[in-house]
Amino acid sequence: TYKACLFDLDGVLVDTAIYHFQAWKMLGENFNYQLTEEQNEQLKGVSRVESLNRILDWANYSATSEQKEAWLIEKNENYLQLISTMNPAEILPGVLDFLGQIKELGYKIALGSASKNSEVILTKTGLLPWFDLIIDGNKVTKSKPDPEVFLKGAEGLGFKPEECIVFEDAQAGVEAAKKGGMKAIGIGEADVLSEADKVIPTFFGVKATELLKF
Ligand code: B16
Ligand code: MG
Repeated sequence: TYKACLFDLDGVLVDTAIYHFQAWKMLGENFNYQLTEEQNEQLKGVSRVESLNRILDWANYSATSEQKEAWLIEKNENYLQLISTMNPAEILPGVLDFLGQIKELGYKIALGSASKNSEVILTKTGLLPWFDLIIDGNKVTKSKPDPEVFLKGAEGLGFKPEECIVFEDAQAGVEAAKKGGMKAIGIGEADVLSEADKVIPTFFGVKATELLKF
């Protein structure tokens, strides 16, 4: 039986991808590069440093490690500025209702995000009190598709991976959950998240007792 639900943040609970996109576009001005929306899609679930490496690759720009360090800071400053006005209205449709249902059913709830800014986002949106445990980019050394973030979540809550269900919008995140030995529920399109055990478009109208039946 399943005891815990582990949630990715960006793309599952809130849509911060729009802010990451803006912040990376602003940064790209430094090396005259215009990031496309399609490329931004490929950065979902990918860590900050790995995202910069990919963008510099696309731009065919070779930067020194000092330059990269400075740009990582600059990008995050842009991003923090953009998310500073986030509010509860930005929680994705159906999320609060779903969290209410699983809490009522007795599931433990943890975050499993690549972001180092998760606490700011959870605080601004009012989501923080729902979580029994937060595992984010500050607590892991390996990024998804490595299962570390979810394994730490399971362990921190005191459960086995087989007792956990992961909610993810990114392919790399679904892969991480499966590698970790957990069930994975994809949020998005079934053809993109083909490795997931189940896929739903959004949490809107979802009945937890039905969805969490395996
Ligand atoms: P930060 P998730 C991920 O969040 C984002 O999808 C990804 O675009 C971002 O680069 C990454 O967090 C790191 O975020 O710069 O805030 O540390 O989907 O794993 O919740
Ligand atoms: Mg995500």
